Amino acid sequence: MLEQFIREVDAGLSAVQKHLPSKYFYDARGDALFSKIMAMPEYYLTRAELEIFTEQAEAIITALDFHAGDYFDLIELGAGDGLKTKKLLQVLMHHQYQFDFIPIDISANVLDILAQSVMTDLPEVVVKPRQGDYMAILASLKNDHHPKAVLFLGSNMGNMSDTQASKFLQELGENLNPGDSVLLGVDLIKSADIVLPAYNDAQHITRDFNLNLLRRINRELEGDFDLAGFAHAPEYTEEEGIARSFLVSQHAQTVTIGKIGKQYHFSKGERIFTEVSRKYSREILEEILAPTDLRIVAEFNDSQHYFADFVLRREMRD
Ligand code: AVJ
Repeated sequence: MLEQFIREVDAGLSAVQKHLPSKYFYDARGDALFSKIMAMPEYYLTRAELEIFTEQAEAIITALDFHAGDYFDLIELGAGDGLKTKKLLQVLMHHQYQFDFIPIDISANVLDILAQSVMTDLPEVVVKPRQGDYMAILASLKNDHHPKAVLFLGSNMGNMSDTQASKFLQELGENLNPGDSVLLGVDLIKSADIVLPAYNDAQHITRDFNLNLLRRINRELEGDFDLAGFAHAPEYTEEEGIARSFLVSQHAQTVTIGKIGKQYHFSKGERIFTEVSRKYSREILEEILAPTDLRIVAEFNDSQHYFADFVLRREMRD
């Protein structure tokens, strides 16, 4: 784990265009900051998707196409705060569907919190949390003979490049059986005056979140980044539909990372690319899905058309 962190930080900071992987935002402090981000007035994504789940849970369940009497697996990739999922679980329970709710996450801690909250609010739901790698666990569930619906919400796919997203969905499809479904939540392309503030909020929580990468390197890799020497700088244009976050060196500086045993030089204005947050259209998603076995069967939007939850189906093989 630490070995990989060291390798990726060294590779990223040695590159001509410096970069760091966004997955390292999420230590305990990063998790807490992301919770705060979801509650910010500027971060419309969470509210938009919650509106979809609140207003359209019945229609979503219909589109997922479970048959009466089928015992199915409702699998969630990445245990979020559970708010959206609980809306769905509530309606499923109300209609007396029979299923296991199987949240999958790398973090045992995050899984625990979600499982506890579901068991408290909806004690009748059968919760079977699984800690580990998404695809490995999906592969292990493939032959349990239950129809499946896999939730991947919150525009979490947005941190991937389109090529990575395509490979991810390809693999996801391969770990499902024909007729199984995916419920994919993605943020939609819209104007910069709505998107940019979500990544550049007035309370500077997102700045703190971005800087958490450097803070984590300092703590876990014995780095000496001066956090005040880097500014948070997100970018987005509606033409491209991709938000990117950078940390910009405010002056020429040299940083030492003890556990790597190296120094890295930053010139004034030099940027570290830290995160991509892709926004989608149906057309872009269709291109990403083209090489996969998954096809769009339904789309649900919030009233402002900021966000979309797509129901995808694993095709029958001919
Ligand atoms: C968790 C990937 C959906 O890109 O909007 C929030 C992460 N980064 N603010 C996103 C994030 C900065 C978030 N996702």
